[in-house]
Amino acid sequence: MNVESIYGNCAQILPKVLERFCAELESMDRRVKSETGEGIYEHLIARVKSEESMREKCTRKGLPQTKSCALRDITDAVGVRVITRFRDDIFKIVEYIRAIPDVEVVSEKDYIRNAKPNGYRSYHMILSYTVPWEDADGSVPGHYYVEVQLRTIAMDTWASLEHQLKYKKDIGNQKLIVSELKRCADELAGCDLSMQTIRGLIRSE
Ligand code: 0O2
Repeated sequence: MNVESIYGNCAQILPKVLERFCAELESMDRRVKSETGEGIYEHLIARVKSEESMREKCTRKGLPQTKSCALRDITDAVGVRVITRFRDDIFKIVEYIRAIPDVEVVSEKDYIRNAKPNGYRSYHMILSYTVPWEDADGSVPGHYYVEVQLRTIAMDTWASLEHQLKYKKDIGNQKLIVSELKRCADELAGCDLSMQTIRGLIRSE
């Protein structure tokens, strides 16, 4: 049976939106590298949210499984994670992203200066990105949401492990695990600050 994509005719466009946005970030990285000798991020993780996850998210949020809900009410069909070596680079990249001509910032959450109670740290941006292709409303140029999560390597390591453990609800000792995870997050945040200081010391030599 051929089930239609929740993204409808936009299913073929979403990978192109993702590719175009990543190309913007890669070009920014090359430019910074040519000016300073060092790239600004470590790596990118980019994905179009799978059909299955999008359908599950619509249901979880009490929304019907339609193209409009997937691309207008939910804002992370296109997602990019930017992993940096140093904490300060995150805030520099945020400024670069704000300056991309076809990008409008819709919302931002700074879970770095305001970590979540569980210890989660990351900087989130929801962007409205203008592209030369049709969007969910049939307009050309089109507007697509792009979710960007910016984290250091340490923040990303913690988030990946915590994400894995979240799905193992049957483990005993939940209280201890939660408090140990929080302790690790805070220690890693301390390491990020120390690494930042070390870079400063090396650069000022
Ligand atoms: P997935 O599978 O990673 O896509 P939203 O649920 O997106 O509508 P919310 O909760 O306001 O709205 O968004 P927020 O706080 O910006 O978080 C969205 C995403 O950030 C999550 O996506 C996770 O990827 C990540 N995130 C937020 N909090 C945590 C956390 O405590 N631990 C970890 N590991 N990741 C977190 P999804 O859709 O939940 O999941």
